[in-house]
Amino acid sequence: MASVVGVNYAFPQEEPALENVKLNYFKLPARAEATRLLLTLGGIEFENNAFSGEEWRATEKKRMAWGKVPVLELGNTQFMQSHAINMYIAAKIGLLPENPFDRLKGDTAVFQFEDSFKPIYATFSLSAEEKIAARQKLMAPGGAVYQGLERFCTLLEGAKFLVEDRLTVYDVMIFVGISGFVGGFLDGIPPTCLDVFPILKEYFNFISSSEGIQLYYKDCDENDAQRVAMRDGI
Ligand SMILES: N[C@@H](CCC(=O)N[C@@H](CS)C(=O)NCC(=O)O)C(=O)O
Repeated sequence: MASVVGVNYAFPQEEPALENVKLNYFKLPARAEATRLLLTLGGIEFENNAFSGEEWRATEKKRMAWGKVPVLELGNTQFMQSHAINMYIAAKIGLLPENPFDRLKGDTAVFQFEDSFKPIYATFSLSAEEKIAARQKLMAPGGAVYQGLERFCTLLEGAKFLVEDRLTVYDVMIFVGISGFVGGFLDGIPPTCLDVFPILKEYFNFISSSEGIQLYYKDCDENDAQRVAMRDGI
């Protein structure tokens, strides 16, 4: 049996039922939004434990076996790692492609997209002024993020969905990833930053228009620019 505090975590011997599901993460989309979407698309009831930074520091962090989130709780067992969680839920609800070649393509795209975003992490510790300059450089033609996104766009050419002819876990994850650029919460990165990548915008807007995605965001907070963009497109 897994411990929920401290370091004594062991995988459970038996797969827990997909019941009493609780997803723990900050209120923002980031690493939990794809799981929230997948659980909803799959009709799996879950408690969305979405907390503030203050609540995280005061109580929630202590409750997590690795001191990190997102954490999916199934009954009293915790599971970590957003990618693994997404793949598991997707498999359970039929949104994980069965063909290994489709998974090769999908995982490649997801990790390539994540690599494109990664240089931005290093800017978080900079001063306000340095941050803006560094991010503008990363996003300008020839910059590391620009180049990553440019390469990513070549994977989307001619495709509506990333793999197969239907929405899969990969579209959900990349849709959420793209939204991270347009929320306007990264100083130096304006919501218009993807205008230079029309293929990326077209793909994002196509996924946004899916029935399940529209349903999920229909009542979203109008002050939440990232989620509004996920609903209305960019
Ligand atoms: N590879 C992990 C990363 C987990 C992670 O670093 N989570 C961050 C938020 S995105 C966290 O818990 N930060 C709070 C802290 O370390 O106190 C995943 O994808 O789930």
